[in-house]
Amino acid sequence: LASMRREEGVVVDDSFYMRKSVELAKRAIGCTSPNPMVGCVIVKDGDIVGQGFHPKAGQPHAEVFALRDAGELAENATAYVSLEPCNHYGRTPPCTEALIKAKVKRVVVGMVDPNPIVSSSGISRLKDAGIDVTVGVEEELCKKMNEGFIHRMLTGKPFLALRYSMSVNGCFLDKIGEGASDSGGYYSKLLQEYDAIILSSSLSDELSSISSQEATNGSIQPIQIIVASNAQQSPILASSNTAEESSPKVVLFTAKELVAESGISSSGVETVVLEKINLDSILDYCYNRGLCSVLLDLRGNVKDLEVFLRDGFEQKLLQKVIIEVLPEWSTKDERQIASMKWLESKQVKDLQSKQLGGNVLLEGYL
Ligand code: AOF
Ligand code: ZN
Repeated sequence: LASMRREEGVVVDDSFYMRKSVELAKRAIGCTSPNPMVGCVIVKDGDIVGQGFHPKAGQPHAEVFALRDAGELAENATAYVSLEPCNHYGRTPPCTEALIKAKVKRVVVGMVDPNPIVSSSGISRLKDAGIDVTVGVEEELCKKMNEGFIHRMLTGKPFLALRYSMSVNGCFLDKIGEGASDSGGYYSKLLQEYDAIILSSSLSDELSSISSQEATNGSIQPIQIIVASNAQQSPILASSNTAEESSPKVVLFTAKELVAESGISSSGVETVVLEKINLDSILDYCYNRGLCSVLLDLRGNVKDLEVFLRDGFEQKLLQKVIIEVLPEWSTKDERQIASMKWLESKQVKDLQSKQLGGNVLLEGYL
């Protein structure tokens, strides 16, 4: 590899620059849906001469910012892009043409774009123009970063993850670990990462505390989806009505017959009235709104959410589980997640664990 060099003990190769691109892309975490996060670095003679990331749908793509940053130095340089450069006129013109015009010599691509209007045509276009193209560098990392976008593109549904806490002996716990929601804690990171969160309607306090949290990169915080299954849940609406412009949107799903009863007034709250409320229709709503990822947060009045959990498993709408294991022994048998019969023989793939202070975070795919 011509670009392989050693600097302060760090191997500087294609993977190194691709990881830089991924880091850049993540600056826009929570901001890009329905678009993916994408980062790009332009490298010449081992120096990074241009950097860019896609900040938001409607704005220029990562490559465009990086090429602007590099200026004339882009000529004969290598561009590292975490996603295949687009080759279509969408909200913005094709990045392939911008790279060709800038006369880059080589393009290193993290992953093929799953978007059917792109899928490999960007790579072909670059090759046809005589550019040397390498595909699949740090592919897993690039894919993981955009698992929501990829899933949405391939299935027409947003990516759905389930989160809950449990005791060491496998009992459901109705809480999140201490510090989990502090800035930098895993819970606040999840809120940044996911476009929407489905919450129990009993979590009205939680709603206001989420609202008051500042997103570190100014990202649009998740839309909070509440399902009202009876009229007593209207207090939550009263508290959300005072929500300021900048606070997250609250969407209340309610069944037709409840609308009159609950006296819903909707400033700060969007009400979606459905004939029948189910997980699939909520996910369709999210998809149509351009959301890539949804978190089902199992806390509060868990009974309200159980039906979604069952549908999530049975209808294969659920892709990921995130479980926080707290160092507690619990004897509340009736709330044992493990006792839910539809979970009995589920296989979790790619199970990973992370230490979080005294707690352990488990993550796996279904
Ligand atoms: C890239 N670089 O930074 C991004 C890409 O409507 P548009 O023009 O923003 O196009 C959106 C599509 O372009 C999106 O669905 C995905 O396929 C690709 N996103 N491509 O080369 C970028 N964000
Ligand atoms: Zn593009």
